[in-house]
Amino acid sequence: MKIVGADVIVTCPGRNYVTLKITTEDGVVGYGDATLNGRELSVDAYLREHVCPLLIGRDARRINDIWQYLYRGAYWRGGPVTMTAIGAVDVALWDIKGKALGVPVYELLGGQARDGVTIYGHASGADIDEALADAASFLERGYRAVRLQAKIPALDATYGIRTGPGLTYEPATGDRPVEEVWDTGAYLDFLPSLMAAAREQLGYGFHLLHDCHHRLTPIEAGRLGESLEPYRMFWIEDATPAEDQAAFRLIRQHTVTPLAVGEIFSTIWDCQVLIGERLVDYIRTSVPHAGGISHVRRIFDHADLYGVRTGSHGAGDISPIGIAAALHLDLSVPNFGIQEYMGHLDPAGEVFTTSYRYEDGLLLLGDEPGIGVQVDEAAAARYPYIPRYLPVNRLRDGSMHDW
Ligand code: GCO
Ligand code: MG
Repeated sequence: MKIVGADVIVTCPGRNYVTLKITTEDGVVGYGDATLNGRELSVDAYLREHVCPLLIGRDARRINDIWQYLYRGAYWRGGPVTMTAIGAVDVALWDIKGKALGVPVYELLGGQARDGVTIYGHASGADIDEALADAASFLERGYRAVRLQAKIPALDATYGIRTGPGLTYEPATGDRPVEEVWDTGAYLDFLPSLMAAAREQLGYGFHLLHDCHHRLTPIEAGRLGESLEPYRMFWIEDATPAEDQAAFRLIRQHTVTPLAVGEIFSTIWDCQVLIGERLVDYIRTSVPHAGGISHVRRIFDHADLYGVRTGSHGAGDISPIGIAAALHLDLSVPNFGIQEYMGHLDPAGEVFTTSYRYEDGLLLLGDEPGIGVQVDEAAAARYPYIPRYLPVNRLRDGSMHDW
């Protein structure tokens, strides 16, 4: 089953997505998500220049060998660009294997361990009332878990807040990032009042989550976690810059609020200390950004050994292919925790047709062979790439601050 084609599709139906398309000599086509938010064209170039030519002529059935060839065979290994490219190859090959054998990928992973995948939605608002109304609308639609973010009153802008109607928040267009002001003190003072209001008005009958976006020091994170303990959070996410795994030892000493991290990790080694020392409760590595189904499955197995559950990244910058790939893994692993699901803006649905669907707080996968996402290339061509950047943060004195 030789690979005869490997092409990259870059499109912007609502936001930028990069898709790898692999074709075999028998005419089977597999798709993988190669989107890396704000760095889309780097992965596009890495694939086109360094990966696609090496795939031609290889046996598409040998997913493990191709993965090792691309990872171990590279002197400059690891990092988000490389691992997103490898992830796209891996998912496209699983898609091909499923289609060739006529079964959904989760069947190849051992079959379903649950009926559906519990997701959390993104509620946000310009103030507490607006955020709670948004959260209530998720609960009315059957969601059992909601991430809650609101604008910090003392700041002009706060990342992670939807600015208009629809399901997602978008990075600004333009040739350079918007610069926002960050104030940790204002954030730490405000957040408990948001969560207190959420529990007072909406009760304790749903999972409440929050994303800190890597802005705190370990001791600040400990203080935040402790201050939120009465509101029984499902997790606080990305409390500190993720590359400092040992920082979580300090956070753990100060709070029993569960911790989640890992959406920016690329490999199992990025989570080795965190998992091995049980420093987090949920590992958020995502299929597209950490080497695909093959590698993230290994991370999840490693996590299971230490009682750490999964909680994969599923923001709108992960394409429907990446979300679908995550769902196959979520459905099959023993230690599934929760799956983030932000949804996709129109007109993404013109380009990507998915077999997964929402029902009563869950995403359900059908029995379509492979990953279960179709790509309309003519529709993709109607939406050319638009440069977009995530914002950056400065303190009030002008210092750059962490993501
Ligand atoms: C999340 C993420 C997003 C990221 C975005 C970056 O938890 O959904 O933190 O808010 O900022 O996916 O590409
Ligand atoms: Mg996050």
